Amino acid sequence: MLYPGIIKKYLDFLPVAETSIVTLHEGNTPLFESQRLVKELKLPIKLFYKLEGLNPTGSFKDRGMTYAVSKAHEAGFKAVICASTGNTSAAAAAYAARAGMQALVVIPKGKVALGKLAQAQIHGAKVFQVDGNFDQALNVVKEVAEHPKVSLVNSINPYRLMGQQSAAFEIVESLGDAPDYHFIPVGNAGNIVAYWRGYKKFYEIAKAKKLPKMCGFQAAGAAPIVEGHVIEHPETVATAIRIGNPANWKFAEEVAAESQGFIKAVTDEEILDAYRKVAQIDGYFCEPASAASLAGVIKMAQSGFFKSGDTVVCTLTGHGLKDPDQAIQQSPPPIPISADAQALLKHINL
Ligand code: AN7
Repeated sequence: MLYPGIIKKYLDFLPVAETSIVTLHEGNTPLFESQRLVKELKLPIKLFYKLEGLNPTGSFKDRGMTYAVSKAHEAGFKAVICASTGNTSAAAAAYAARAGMQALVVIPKGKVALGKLAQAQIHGAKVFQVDGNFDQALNVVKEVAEHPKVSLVNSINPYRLMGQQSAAFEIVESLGDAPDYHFIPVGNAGNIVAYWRGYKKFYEIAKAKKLPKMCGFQAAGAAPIVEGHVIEHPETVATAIRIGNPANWKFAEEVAAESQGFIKAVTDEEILDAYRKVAQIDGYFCEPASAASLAGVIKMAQSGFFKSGDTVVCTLTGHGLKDPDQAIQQSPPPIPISADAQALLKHINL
């Protein structure tokens, strides 16, 4: 049987007219257990990565976008609009194309990873670039979305978070229960809220016997929730989470409290260290923002936070190919050689 995408899989939770379903068969992403990294770093836990970079547009945004665009289609909107640090715009552009709708995307100047911009462009979105950051772009978009034919598909659209709950459903189905801890990067703080709601739903219908503690990580230069105030000029190498005034701020604080988890910060150095480690030790290439969750796991493990045998799921939110510039910057350059084997052999030491 063809895997139908998250809406048909979880139709009870995601009601919409069948004829309005707009899907790229997102979801059903692998839950992949860390092998070498947990051993090398002596982490006392069972660590699983939820590989959200393997969604059709390369990030978790597809889960929310399939439902937001389906509902917009059902309601008769002609266009969708979003502000984005990149991944939301890539997903909005792709799903709008699939639906035959126009996508309008507003991005901050100069700070959107190359792959994400390429996606929005090739899917035919109208791309606008504001001379400002994400938070300013979102303000523009909120106003334009008052137009009667335009539907806002940022995560303040409730359908986005409803779709994104499906990742928690899949994790419970894969593990047979919720994990002890769920680690996740935090930007606009929608995903942490979505996962928590998803875990709670599966707990309520007895598909899970426990609830995880939700542990979110912001980048230290863009950590408004941790610092307790809006950051006017957020800065981080993890451009996806370069957000100074998260749309779901209050909900995220409630989730941290209710789940007995927390929201903390990791530095760019910690993020980049985890980014290289997951690629070089466990063989999975994620984008820098995604590595904030793993950086958080490593940091908490090193401070003795976990009990031996704790189960930890870490969402790797986006694919590494989204941001090829960063991968190249973090790696030694290719070694120039003449075209013969001896020249190459001089460089290896096995
Ligand atoms: C790879 O695309 O906000 O805390 O405009 O792309 O739910 O916002 C992206 C966010 C984590 C943070 N990891 O999730 C956008 C945007 C990646 C991301 C986040 C984003 P939220």
